Amino acid sequence: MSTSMVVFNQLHQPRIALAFRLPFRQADRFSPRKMLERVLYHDHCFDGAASAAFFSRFIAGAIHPQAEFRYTGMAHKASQTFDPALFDGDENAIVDFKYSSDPRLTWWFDHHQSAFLSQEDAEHFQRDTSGKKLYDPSYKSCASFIRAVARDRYGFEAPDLEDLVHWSLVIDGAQYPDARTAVEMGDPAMKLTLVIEAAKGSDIVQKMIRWLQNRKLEEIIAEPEVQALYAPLYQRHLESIEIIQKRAQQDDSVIYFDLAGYDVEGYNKFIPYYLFPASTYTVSVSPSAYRTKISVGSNPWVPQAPKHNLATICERYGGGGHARVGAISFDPDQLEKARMVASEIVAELKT
Ligand SMILES: [Mn+2]
Repeated sequence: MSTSMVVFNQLHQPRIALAFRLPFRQADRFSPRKMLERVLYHDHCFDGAASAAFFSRFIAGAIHPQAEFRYTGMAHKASQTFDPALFDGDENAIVDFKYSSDPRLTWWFDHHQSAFLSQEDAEHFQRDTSGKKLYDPSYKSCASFIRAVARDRYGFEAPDLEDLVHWSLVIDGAQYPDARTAVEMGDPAMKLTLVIEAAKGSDIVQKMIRWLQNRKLEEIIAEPEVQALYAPLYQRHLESIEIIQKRAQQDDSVIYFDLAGYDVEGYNKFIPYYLFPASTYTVSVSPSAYRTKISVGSNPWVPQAPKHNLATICERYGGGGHARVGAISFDPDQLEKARMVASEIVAELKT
């Protein structure tokens, strides 16, 4: 009897000890801080926000279910470099924006023709073997590119985000049926674009990136906070149509306007074709606090594709973009230089 008690104790002591240790082990396993996914996205751009939203759903749904997402908006500047402090996540991603050779960059998705800051960066990308740096300029939106890669390589799909991806294609690819659809703000996605492109700072864009992951576009535009931003922007949008009408000159197939002295940064780039349906190109100079910008665009509704590649022209002056829309950034005090370059581009586009 006493022997059997000893055996009982010997058998069970280790289990008792184990039972005491278990809570500590569980604590070890479940308490570490969440994995941080830092997402750098193209700020003040519908496709940039849509890309950040789709990418986040993809990572949470297929790669890191526990990840915490933080967003940083990126803007094109004259002296473009990536601040090393940007890459502070356990994983760092860039979507719809230029490549970085920083070793801490985990994911990269882009579809811009001008995707590399330097030849060294392009070569660095070509040497990459991670399979997580992805580039395809044939996609009309970066969100649709992320959707394709997530589906084809990771089996991840988000049918509830189809509307978001559809509008990223319409807006970033300028696939509007006509200038009216692009300018008259009938659809929720167009209203959101107005807020995303013109809102000061990145806070509301980043709120939207979170909402876009699981809410309908019409719900988001109905948010009182979004409405409060939208109403005055819509008013300014109507005013910007008037100002561009006043300032724009048509020279052959090229529209030119200079917005120096007018506070209309972030005007809808289809207004010129709404006002001048027979034009092919637009060149504009618009100053703001942090840059002077030349925008070069082409009319998406002209019957035959324009012959000039606008990204190539802009690249020659240190800018970039897509074949049918490009931009060049100058420092804020370089207005005269920007005007000179703009007139050279107007002359070239007329040929
Ligand atoms: Mn894009």
